[in-house]
Amino acid sequence: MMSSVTLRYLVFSSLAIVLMSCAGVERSSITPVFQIVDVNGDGKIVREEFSQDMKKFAFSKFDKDGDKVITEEEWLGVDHDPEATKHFKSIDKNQDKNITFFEFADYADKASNIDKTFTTIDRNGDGNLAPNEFQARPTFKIFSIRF
Ligand SMILES: [Ca+2]
Ligand SMILES: [Ca+2]
Ligand SMILES: [Ca+2]
Ligand SMILES: [Ca+2]
Repeated sequence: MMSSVTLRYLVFSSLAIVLMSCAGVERSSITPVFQIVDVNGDGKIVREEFSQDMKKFAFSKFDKDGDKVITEEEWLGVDHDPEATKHFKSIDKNQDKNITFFEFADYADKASNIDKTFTTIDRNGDGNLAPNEFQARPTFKIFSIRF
């Protein structure tokens, strides 16, 4: 079953494609994913927009049934490390056997590659990602997991 998050991305993507084909040549460097991540549509992606998108995207990969929480079973379906159960417990701060987006985001802020990746792809170092700097989502990494 498709999660609502995935579905929303799909809807946004198709919308972005339609918008792009109307906009013509000058916007041709703007990819559909750029328009998704650039939430306020100002033509640049700031660190906060980038970080939110990466976390939402990663969360949706774990949350297979799209009910907005990651169960231990869902976590273990993605994390095949021998330490996977430990990983799950360290993110599930309140120990209720569910990882909420809030818990996931809090952990990812500290332990994922999001922040470092932003700095790397912001080639001119102005704190914004322009369409030529961001054309596709970079790999997300947490523990030994990457996608
Ligand atoms: Ca923006
Ligand atoms: Ca779930
Ligand atoms: Ca929890
Ligand atoms: Ca930049």
